[in-house]
Order: sequence, then C-alpha cells, then structure tokens
Amino acid sequence: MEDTITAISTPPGQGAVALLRMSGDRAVEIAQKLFRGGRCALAEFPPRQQVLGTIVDAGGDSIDRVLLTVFSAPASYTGEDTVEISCHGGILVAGSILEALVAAGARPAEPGEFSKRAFLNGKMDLTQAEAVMDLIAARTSLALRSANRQLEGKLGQRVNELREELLGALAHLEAYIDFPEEGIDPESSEGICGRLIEVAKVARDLVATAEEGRILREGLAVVIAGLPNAGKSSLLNVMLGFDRAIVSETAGTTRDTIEEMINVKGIPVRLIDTAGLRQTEEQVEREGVDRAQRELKGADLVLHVMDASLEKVEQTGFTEEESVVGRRILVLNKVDLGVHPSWEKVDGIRISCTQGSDIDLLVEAIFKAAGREGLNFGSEMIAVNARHRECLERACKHSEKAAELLSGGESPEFVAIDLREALDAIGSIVGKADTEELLGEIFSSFCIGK
Ligand SMILES: Nc1nc2c(ncn2[C@@H]2O[C@H](COP(=O)(O)OP(=O)(O)OP(=O)(O)O)[C@@H](O)[C@H]2O)c(=O)[nH]1
Ligand SMILES: [Mg+2]
Repeated sequence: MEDTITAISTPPGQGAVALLRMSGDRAVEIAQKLFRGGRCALAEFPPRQQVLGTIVDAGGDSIDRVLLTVFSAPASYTGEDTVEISCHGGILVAGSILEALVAAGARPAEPGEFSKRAFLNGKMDLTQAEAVMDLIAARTSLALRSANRQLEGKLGQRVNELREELLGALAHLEAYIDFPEEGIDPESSEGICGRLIEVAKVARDLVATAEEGRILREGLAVVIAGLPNAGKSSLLNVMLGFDRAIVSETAGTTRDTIEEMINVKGIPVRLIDTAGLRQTEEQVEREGVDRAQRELKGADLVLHVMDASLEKVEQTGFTEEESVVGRRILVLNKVDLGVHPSWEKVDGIRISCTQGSDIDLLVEAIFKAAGREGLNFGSEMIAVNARHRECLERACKHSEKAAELLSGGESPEFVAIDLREALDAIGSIVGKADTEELLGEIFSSFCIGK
C-alpha cells in the first residue's frame, strides 16, 4: 500500500463533469505538482473544502479548470490522504489529467483498489466493501435497500456475533487443553455444545437468504417459452414497453435468445425471449431451439405462452424433462381473438399482447412466484452472496462437528481443530481470519484459576 494510486472514478464517456481520485501518502504532493491556484499550498489548505484552479501537464500547459478537494488521512474513504479532482467530463480531459497524475508519480489503480484499501485500513469490513459493489450494481429499489443494509454493517454485525460465540467457546476449550489433567466437566461441555449448535443454527438461517441474495444481485431468470407464433416476443415487448424483439406472423421468427432486465415491484427480473419450441430441420432455427432449451434449464420461472385462440393441443413443445419444471406460469395469449372452448377449464393467465390487456395480472403472478423463493428477509434485509454462503456452510458444518465430538467425549485438542475451522470460515466473511486475536480473547476474558 505504499503506492499512491489514481483512477477516473466516473464512467467513460462524455458528461458535464468527471471525477478523478488519488489515494496514498503522496497524493497531496503529486496533486501539488500539477495544480495551479488556491491561496496557499494544498498541504495547508483546509481538508474537505473545494479549491478552484487549473491542472497543467508536465510541460506546464493547462489541461482543464478543476475543483480539487483534499481529504486528509484518516478521514477519507480509503483512510489515506486522498485528493479528488472534478474536471469537465470529456474523455480526453479526464484521460489527460490521469496521464499527468501518473507521470507525476501516481500508479493507475486496479479495479476495486480504493475499496480494498478502505478495508485494509479498517474503514469497513469485507461485507461492507462487497456492499459498495452491490450498491453500484443495484437495479431495483429492493436490491438497493438490501445493499444499503449490508453497507451499514448489518451482516458484518451478525457475523461478528457468531465469531464472538466461537471465540468464547474456543477460549474455554483452550483452557482445558492447557490443563489437561482437569478434564472438561460435563456442565462446561454442555454449555459449549449449546453455543456451537446455536451458531450453526444462525449460520444456517443466513445461508437461507442466499437465494434472495442471488436474485437481488443477478435477477430472477424468467424464460418466455412455448410453441412458435404463440406471441412470446410480443410478450417480451409489451412487458418492456418498447419493441425490442422482432414480431411476425411467420412461425420461427425468433432464433437468438433475447434478454432484458425489468423491474417487477422491486425484484430485478431477467426476461428472456426464446425461439419457439418445435422439431425442425432448418439449421439456424434448430440452434435457436437448442438455446431455448439451455435457457429453460437455468430458469427460475418459465412463462409458458400458448395461443388461446387455437384449439388446445397436447403437444406443448417442451420435452418431458422440461415439462416437470416446477415453476411455470401458463400464459394464454391472444384472447382478443376469442378463447377457444377447449381452454375453458384450464388454469392460466389470460392476456392479449396486442391490446396490452391484463399484463398486470401476469406481473403480479411473477412477483408471487418470486415470493415463493422467500423474498422475505425480514426488516434487516440481509441477503448473503455466494461467497458468504460458502463460508457460512463451512462454519455450520464444523460447528456441528465440534459439538458432536465434544458431546461424544473427544479430547479438547481434537474438538478445537473443527472449532478453529469454523472460526476461520466465519472470519473470512468479514475479513478476519487470523488467530492472533484469539490470544487476546483468552487472556482478557478468561479466568484461568476458575
Ligand atoms: N391478435 C393477437 N395477435 C397477437 C397477439 N400476440 C401476438 N400476436 C401476433 O402473433 C404473431 C406471432 O407473434 P410473435 O410475438 O412473433 O410470436 P413468437 O411466439 O415470438 O413467435 P416465434 O418467435 O416465431 O416463436 C404476430 O403476428 C403477432 O402480431 C395477441 O395478443 N393478439
Ligand atoms: Mg419470437
């Protein structure tokens, strides 16, 4: 972390302003080399106050008029001295300033390096650093709220509580390891077991939110499928609100899968239009059908579109395997043309894409189907990601194993192995996976003399 790093923090492209960031011990010194303006040297200028001036290149030619702000360590995002430069938002302007900063001694930052430094400098734990990315990537209000909770440290807090429990249990065990002649009395053993089982339970509850986490971060995969000409592409278009896919009366129009993100009452949904399912000799269409079938395999939900104006056929286009996919909504389309009597008793959502009628019923059904996945993560809105899930599952397994060994009368050394594994797994969630702290814990909170 000795380098001073810099990057353009705003997205590439043309805009009113762009922002460059520079962080590290030499940030102020490097900025000073290129900055002309202000009533005093930047090092003396009050932090967090903008100063107007000009950035010049190595030859002294001005690049742009800018507003510059100094954040003195540790009161900055990274915890280091940081300089932010707001310039005009042109690709060349921001790029030239970046080049000048690098020429003056800064190093181009790697992706996520500012947040990584924030973590290493103790500004945030790992879950919070991850939440920064979630926040930026959030596409619905629900995803945003969940990311914000995590950024506030809610998940970190819960994980730290688990960690404390494990550390406490381990501290107890360590004492017995140090004085083996004493042996663990049954009461202590029971107490430790109870703690471990409780940790495993809470960890498992958190694991259960991983599905919500996945949906909020990646979106619910909703695949529109069915026979050719049923109106699948029309459905995609009407749900998107613009003509994204080609619609035509020719069966077999869509070949490539077409994916767009929509917002279903706060739930991000990846809506995927596919080729009509039918046997075909035509090579390109067959590739389309293959692609449709691949999407169906990864679907969270299938919107099975049928033409309700035609007589109901047993042939659905789905293979036997696809037909048993549990989550499917039958969509009976083209009701404006009249519904064929054979559909009378069939349970499905009746819509017309051309008239846009009852699409809201379908949206409601999608929302409900997503709800079945349990998008109910309580008021705390904690929804773990895949990494957290893996760590939590590991912690769960080892806590339970340790409890089992302990209650089976295993020696404390043996039990401690699993306990440390559990602790390591839990610690990796927030980025504390060392055993250094354990020593402190043992001697500060534990009375050896018992
Ligand atoms: N009357 C009526 N026609 C519709 C409706 N929805 C779609 N259509 C028509 O049905 C035809 C096929 O629509 P598409 O959306 O292309 O059907 P598709 O399922 O995507 O077809 P493929 O891509 O070939 O599998 C077009 O002529 C649409 O205008 C509807 O609700 N009512
Ligand atoms: Mg189509």
